[in-house]
Amino acid sequence: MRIDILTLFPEMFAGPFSTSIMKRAQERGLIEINLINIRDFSTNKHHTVDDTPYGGGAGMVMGPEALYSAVLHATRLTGHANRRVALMSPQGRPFNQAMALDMARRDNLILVCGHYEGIDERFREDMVTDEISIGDYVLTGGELPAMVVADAVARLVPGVLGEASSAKEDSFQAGLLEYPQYTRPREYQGQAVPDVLLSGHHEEIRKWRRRQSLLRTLGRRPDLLVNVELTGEDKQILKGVMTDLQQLDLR
Ligand code: 4G4
Repeated sequence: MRIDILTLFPEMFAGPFSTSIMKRAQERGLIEINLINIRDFSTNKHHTVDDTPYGGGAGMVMGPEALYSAVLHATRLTGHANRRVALMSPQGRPFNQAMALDMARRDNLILVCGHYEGIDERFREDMVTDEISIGDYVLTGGELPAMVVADAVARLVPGVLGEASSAKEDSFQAGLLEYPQYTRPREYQGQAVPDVLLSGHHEEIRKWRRRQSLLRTLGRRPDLLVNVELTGEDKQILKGVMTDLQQLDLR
């Protein structure tokens, strides 16, 4: 998969993309990340890419021309088959794992990092296929969101994580939160590892973990449970939890 990132600050990406798994994925040719400086496509004297908003008001708006040319440049490099052009923006669709999975199946991804107070609407309408937000907060630019999206997508590309990890992927993608994990030592500051995990009973361990995942999701993210396909075993566990809750005297 190839990811082209359109940005005014390509140097911001050096750290995250030249470290650890993202570095190895590029070295192995599993993903290719190409940084394109939007400013290189400005045709005016001072190579500016922003201008004052029509209708007045504070702040500056990113003009359409340089952005448009930068996308055309990326298109010349990669073609546009099976491609997404995603604008990182606070007005975008909230990014989630399902969107990351969809993107990981594509050959080409263009991530556009906006700046200033916003982006000329005509660029959005003509070039952008997806507008994505990484959460309900405002940042100074789209670079950090682009790093988040690129990372979430890259780790889903086959081979980027080890084979062992990719099987594990299925468990998160089942839509539940992870169960608690433990490693050595057996006792740490007076807190022991749950006995079942030391028992060697694989079936008991599986059941305990599933129950922990369900309880955690119920407690922290009940909104996720609505979209999960529950097994018969899951329903039994949750019924048990409900019966326990009904025994509590909450008055
Ligand atoms: C587009 C329009 C994304 C991009 C306006 C980008 C938060 C997110 C930007 C802006 C961003 C997010 C400068 C307001 C860049 N902020 N939540 N800022 N602004 O994903």
